[in-house]
Amino acid sequence: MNESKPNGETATAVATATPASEQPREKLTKKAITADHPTWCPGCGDFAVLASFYKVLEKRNLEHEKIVTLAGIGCSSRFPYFVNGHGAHYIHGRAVPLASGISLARPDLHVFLFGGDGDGFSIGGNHLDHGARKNINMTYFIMDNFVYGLTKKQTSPTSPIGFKSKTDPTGAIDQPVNPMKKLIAGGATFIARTHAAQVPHMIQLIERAMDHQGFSVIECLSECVEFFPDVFDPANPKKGGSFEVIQERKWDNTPEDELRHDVTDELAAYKLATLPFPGVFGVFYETDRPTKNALEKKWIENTRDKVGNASDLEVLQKTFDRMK
Ligand SMILES: Cc1ncc(C[n+]2csc(CCOP(=O)(O)OP(=O)(O)O)c2C)c(N)n1
Ligand code: SF4
Ligand SMILES: [Mg+2]
Repeated sequence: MNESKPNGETATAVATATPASEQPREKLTKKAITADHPTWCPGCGDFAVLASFYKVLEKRNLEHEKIVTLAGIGCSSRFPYFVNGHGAHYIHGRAVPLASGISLARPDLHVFLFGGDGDGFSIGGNHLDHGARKNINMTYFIMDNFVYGLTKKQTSPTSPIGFKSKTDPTGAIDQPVNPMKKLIAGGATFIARTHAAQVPHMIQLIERAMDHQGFSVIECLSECVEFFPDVFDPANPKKGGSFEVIQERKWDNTPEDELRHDVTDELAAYKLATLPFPGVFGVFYETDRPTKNALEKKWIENTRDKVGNASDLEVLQKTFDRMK
């Protein structure tokens, strides 16, 4: 539409309109981020994880198009189906490499990865270690139910010795993985543990994990009511257990602070990880180490300087030319 200006010039309404990027954004609501109705069994712990994740997205009001949810395969890995945003339900155990590529190529996105104990510690155990040591920026939430749920009750890497399943009809005999020890040894830079019955604790940890720059992982005890019911009751006060939260150091120079946990102390974190089941909950370890995202960015900038600010295409062409 053309409008007459006082001096007789005409201007188009389009030219004077506020660009879309500067217009106030609509608040991100639960409705906007909810996709399909979850297909988990009634009572599955994963429902509470999804509800907590929705709460965090709503509270932090992230830009909707900047949220990516990824997963491997498993009941827990169905997560991205239920989030209205960019995402993928990927290959079993291979979600860390997919998330790594997305995080490195698009550092502006919030990369959230979801999965189970089988997906993360068994078939994907090797990828987990490499994502951790490279400190690739993402938040990985592992719903640990001590069993393969989707495939209907096989022994998982975290199943306790004696657990009877389709693969161990007389009881599991192998030493289970200790997720905290594995993550500390792997080099993850934010490592925490929670329980699906503790929603405020879960929310708090998801927020801390997503604010952390680097490979942040939360292991969440999330009950499979179908194939391993009641296993996490010892950590659930509503079922007679106790949920013991790690008291972190406040650095307030008080004698009682000496007894609190220093999250930057790797050995202290390892000691907490050796406590018998159900152990303790909260942040075990947190450290500030350059991410691969930051290191790679620097390396790309230096390389670009060396080649006289060439475009991506020119750099690629030069690389191909060298191969001739
Ligand atoms: C390469 C490959 N191997 C095996 C499977 C079969 N499979 C699908 S999910 C799964 C285990 C899922 O367990 P977990 O990650 O603990 O998730 P849960 O279902 O317990 O949430 C297995 C073995 C597969 N889909 N792909
Ligand atoms: S089988 Fe277990 S893990 Fe899978 S949806 Fe049902 S309760 Fe949840
Ligand atoms: Mg599982």
